[in-house]
Amino acid sequence: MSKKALITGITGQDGAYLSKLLLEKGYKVYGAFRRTSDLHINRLKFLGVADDIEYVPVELLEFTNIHRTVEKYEPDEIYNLGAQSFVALSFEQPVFTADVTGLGPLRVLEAIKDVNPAIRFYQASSSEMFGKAAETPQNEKTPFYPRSPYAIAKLFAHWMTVNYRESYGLYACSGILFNHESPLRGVEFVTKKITQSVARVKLGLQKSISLGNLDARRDWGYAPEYVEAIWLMLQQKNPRDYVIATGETHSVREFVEKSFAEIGVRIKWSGKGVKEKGVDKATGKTLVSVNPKFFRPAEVDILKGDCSKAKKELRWSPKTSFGELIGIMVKHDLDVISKGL
Ligand code: NAP
Ligand code: F7E
Repeated sequence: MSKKALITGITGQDGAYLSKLLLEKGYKVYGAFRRTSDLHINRLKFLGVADDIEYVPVELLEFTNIHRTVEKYEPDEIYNLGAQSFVALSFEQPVFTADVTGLGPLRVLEAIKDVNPAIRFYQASSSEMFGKAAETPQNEKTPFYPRSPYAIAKLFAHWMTVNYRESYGLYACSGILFNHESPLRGVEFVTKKITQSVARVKLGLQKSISLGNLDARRDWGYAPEYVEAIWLMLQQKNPRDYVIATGETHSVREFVEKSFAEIGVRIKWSGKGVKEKGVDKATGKTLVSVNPKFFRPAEVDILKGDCSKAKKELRWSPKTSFGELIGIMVKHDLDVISKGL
């Protein structure tokens, strides 16, 4: 009999790639979405899986709804990807973020404990929990120092997952995933914002791009590979937490330079701080400027993950390079924008 998986956050980037992977593996997929005026399944449609999913309304703020859903569908595995996932917004909406991103997973864990403790549970933890990192690179033993309401909410959910595993013997694990991107990444995140803007500049639809901290460094991987690691974590003999990362770190500035290089433009930087500009070396036109409104009250300066444990125990390793990732994203954005999609 095919396995049944319930995925929260089905409409998000990872929800789409994970659904595709599980469907290919023969799973019955229940897609948990929060009710809005419009069920936005564009990512699932793009991957050609929208019609193969059974959609179930699940609000992470509502325990009774979660409990009844788990009772009704009795999935073998639950992947909790749903969250208020935008770090910048978490400073504006800290209470809401704590509730959805922090307490939401606890509600799911409670429902599992009540209904059927044999259900396997995955929690989408984040490299943001390392924050002002005590060491570089970061691994599963690196102390946490979260720097945003989002990261603090994720840390609460992370420890709850550990606690339910240790207290009640649940097969519950957290994947501490570093940033992972794709053509399906939300437009508010810096990578997609850059590649989409570069494509629009190339097509004459936009003159320049305005960014925040150009010197922040992240470990950026390719999302379709990361959902494989997520699935693998729930297929082991014992539940454990794993760092999933590329082991490389790059700045936002490098991301900008490489993205423009994809359309044949070389960027020259001048000025400092909020006065800094990136100009087209050939034409002198300003293509990048800095706007303080994109700075965060507290920043995570550098993240770089060490996924040795996942390599050894899950036999997972990243494949797509930083340059290839940017190539995939810019090419996709040029393609869809030029077709008016
Ligand atoms: P995403 O694209 O922002 O998707 C988040 C999903 O959560 C969306 O489907 C969203 O629904 C849903 N959601 C938000 N609030 C909800 C609520 N109250 N009840 C039910 N569902 C709700 O995020 P992602 O990039 O796919 O990431 C997946 C998960 O991994 C998230 O938990 C994120 O925090 C975590 N994570 C991501 C990364 C990364 O680099 N991508 C790294 C580490 C951890 P709507 O579509 O209706 O908004
Ligand atoms: O920012 C800097 C910004 O919003 C990356 C989420 O998936 O990954 C993601 O969180 C960096 C930060 O992602 C702009 O200050 C500069 O230092 O793309 P981001 P994030 O905050 O790293 C983690 C692992 C998650 O768990 C989260 O859910 O880029 N930056 N200028 C900018 N960022 C944005 N968004 N916009 C700018 O204009």
